[in-house]
Amino acid sequence: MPPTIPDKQWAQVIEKKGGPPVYKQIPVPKPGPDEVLVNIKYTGVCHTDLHAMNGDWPLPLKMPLVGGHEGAGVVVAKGELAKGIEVGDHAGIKWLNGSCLSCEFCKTADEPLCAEQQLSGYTVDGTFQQYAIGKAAHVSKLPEEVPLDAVAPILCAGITVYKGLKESGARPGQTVAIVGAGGGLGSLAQQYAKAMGLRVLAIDGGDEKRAMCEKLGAETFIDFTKTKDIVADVKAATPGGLGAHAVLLLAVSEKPFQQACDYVRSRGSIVAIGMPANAFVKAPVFETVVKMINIKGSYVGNRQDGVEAVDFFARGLIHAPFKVAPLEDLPKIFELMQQGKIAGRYVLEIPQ
Ligand code: 8ID
Ligand code: ZN
Repeated sequence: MPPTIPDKQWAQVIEKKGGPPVYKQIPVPKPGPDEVLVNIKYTGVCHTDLHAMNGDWPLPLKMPLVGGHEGAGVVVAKGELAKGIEVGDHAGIKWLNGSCLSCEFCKTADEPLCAEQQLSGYTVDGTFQQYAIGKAAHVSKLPEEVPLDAVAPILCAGITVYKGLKESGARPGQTVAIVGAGGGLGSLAQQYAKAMGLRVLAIDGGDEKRAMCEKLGAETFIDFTKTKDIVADVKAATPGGLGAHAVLLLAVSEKPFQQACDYVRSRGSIVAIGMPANAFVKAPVFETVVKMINIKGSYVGNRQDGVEAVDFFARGLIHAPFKVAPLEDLPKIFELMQQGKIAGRYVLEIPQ
């Protein structure tokens, strides 16, 4: 018996720039030939969803918009060309909802760079609804034994930090400074870093985030709201006082993007991942040259990064704290996020 799919569903809909999201009933979408329809059970709330609502980025978005791109659920329908995934499979919908699969970037496993990419909860409706659509080639097939609430944040935050750590080139035993360590991406970054054999230096603010980071395995926590000299503190916490081998910039503020160069070690890498509105990465040319610093960006991950990030989780290596709230509470969660008051991730439970 195929699952019964209703005509209407509950969703959080952004109707104008700046929001707030409106909780209302909208039609259930129908999957196209190369798409699947996923009955979403849980979805994470990423800071990107807040950037989208606030129109922070120079990238046009769909309006009205159903946000969300960390959706975990069950496939309930599929188009006739949808391959590799079946009705009944557990599946995740990610930020990269679809790409052309035939351009040079797609062919060389850089799908996030495809000019025709479709983005969940940004250019197409996302996962803050009961039924969401994804291109079959891009949805993540999830192992059945993996809990759908805990795995939801892996679908953006997990994949992104895992990819960012790989892009940093840091090797086992080296120290990675995670800036914004107390947030959704940061909490997962600490766990992936540890699982990859890296040593973690966490930077964020407040006692709740300090306690969480220490529990997640950070060897050092530096409170950016309290320190008098963050550069000296980072250096003092790294072997030989040389600075961090890699810096993962996950914060939603510009300052660390201009500071990292002062505390990264010579030959080290700075990886920009957080995307504060209207911000610039700035580094003195002299230090960049004579310290041979590698400054780069990292943007989500390709399909195989997704498989690997989920696999780390499925093998029990990744435990990051998350709080569960009903879909209806999204506006409250956005407020807490805006104020920087969320340690870890919020996961929304979708009514069934
Ligand atoms: O592919 C990508 N590059 C990608 C993927 C997913 C998300 C990028 N992002 C971006 C988001 O759009 C957002 O800009 O990464 C950023 C972080 O997302 P998040 O982890 O979902 O946000 P959060 O949970 O609000 O955490 C941000 C943390 O930064 C801290 C805050 O205290 C919070 O814990 N922070 C801030 I704001 N300023 C800081 C500072 N100066 C800081 N931590 C250290 N130093
Ligand atoms: Zn995200």
